[in-house]
Amino acid sequence: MRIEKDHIQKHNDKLAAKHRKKLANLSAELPNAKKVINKLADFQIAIPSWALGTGGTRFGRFSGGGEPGSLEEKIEDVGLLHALNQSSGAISLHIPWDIPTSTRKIKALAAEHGLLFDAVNSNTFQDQPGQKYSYKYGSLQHANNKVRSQAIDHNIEVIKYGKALGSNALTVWLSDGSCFPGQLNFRKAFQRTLEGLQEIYAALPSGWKMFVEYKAFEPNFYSMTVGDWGQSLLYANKLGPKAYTLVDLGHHLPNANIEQIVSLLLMEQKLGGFHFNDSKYGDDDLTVGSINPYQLFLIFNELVEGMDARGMNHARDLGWMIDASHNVKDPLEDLLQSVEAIKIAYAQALLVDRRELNRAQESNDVAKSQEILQQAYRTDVRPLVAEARLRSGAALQPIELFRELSVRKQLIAQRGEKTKATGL
Ligand code: LRH
Ligand code: MN
Repeated sequence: MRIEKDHIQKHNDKLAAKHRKKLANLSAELPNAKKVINKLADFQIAIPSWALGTGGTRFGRFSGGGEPGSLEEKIEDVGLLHALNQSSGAISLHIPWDIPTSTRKIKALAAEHGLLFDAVNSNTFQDQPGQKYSYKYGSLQHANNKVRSQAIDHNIEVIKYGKALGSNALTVWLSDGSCFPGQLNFRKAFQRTLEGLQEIYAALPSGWKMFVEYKAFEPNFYSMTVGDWGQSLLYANKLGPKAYTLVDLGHHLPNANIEQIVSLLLMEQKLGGFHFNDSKYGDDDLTVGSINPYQLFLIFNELVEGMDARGMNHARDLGWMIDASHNVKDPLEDLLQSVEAIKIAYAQALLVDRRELNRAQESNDVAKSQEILQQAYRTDVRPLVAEARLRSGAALQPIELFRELSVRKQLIAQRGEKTKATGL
């Protein structure tokens, strides 16, 4: 299924007058509206291939039907998102959930939809049918070096797929750890994991990055061998200049100050990218900005400040990816909302008056600092985000058009009710 340009044109024509009025009112108050719109149009967020179906939990899974049953159909779905918002121009694959039958064909199909391939993800947290050694007690940390070699070989194979598809980064998330005190020698687990990552690092093609993703708990519930930003930074520093940390918003202990973590990793030039989502308790993988939009704004506030301090290119110098799992929402609507929330937080962060904020901070004017931040956070920037879409040939209101065109109904008609997407 494709969304034709004239569908988008008709939708935008219908909403144009209302949009222009809102945009004019807002732009009149904002000195840098044009600059913000251009930066928004440039800003692309990669869609996870494992979040195009209904995830579910151990207690149940309630599919909405019409799910993509193949990598080709997953690319078609990300193509739909990108047609609607011109902001989802890349897909992040997970191997072996998305092994391309022909990398040439898959690359061509993605190009047809205007899509690139972002970081590829390895998987040593599940045992595949016919796999020789089990990852029950971990992968790179495992006491048995045969298990460790199997995991290293898998990551090197994932790099090969990524290279063939034009990706330039490998994300390594290890579920390794322990569930009970005494189960694991932490030092040996760290050393073995580092040695394994060093072998994988050595296999990185030139120009590639390795993202070391940390997580505080699950599926291990006593220790994780890459358990927090400090451990991830330790690995990244010991590995070398191509290794970076990856911040998944749901992978922190309750009340962690993620924006401070982001600020320091950026300062150390060891922040590689993000897995955006939201959560109230654990790794809930909820819609971005659905639970704590102020935290998302504060994270982008540190990103804009820190990236500008280093003269970094906002759109290209970090990995912008979503990592979500859907239980009760339509996966595509959920992803459209997540992309919107990320763009809103980025636009608000671009509105922060940095000179005034710096002046207030340097003079310990605490109340003034908060006023300056919240002035930006309380600005309804949605007309700017919509205008950036309009100028990129996308829909002014993507979810509205998704529903007007009954996209889910058409996908169910095309694929049936029972198709299940590989992934979470
Ligand atoms: C682990 C994680 C990781 C992925 C997986 C699908 O919780 O965030 O990024 O490999 O989800
Ligand atoms: Mn993740």
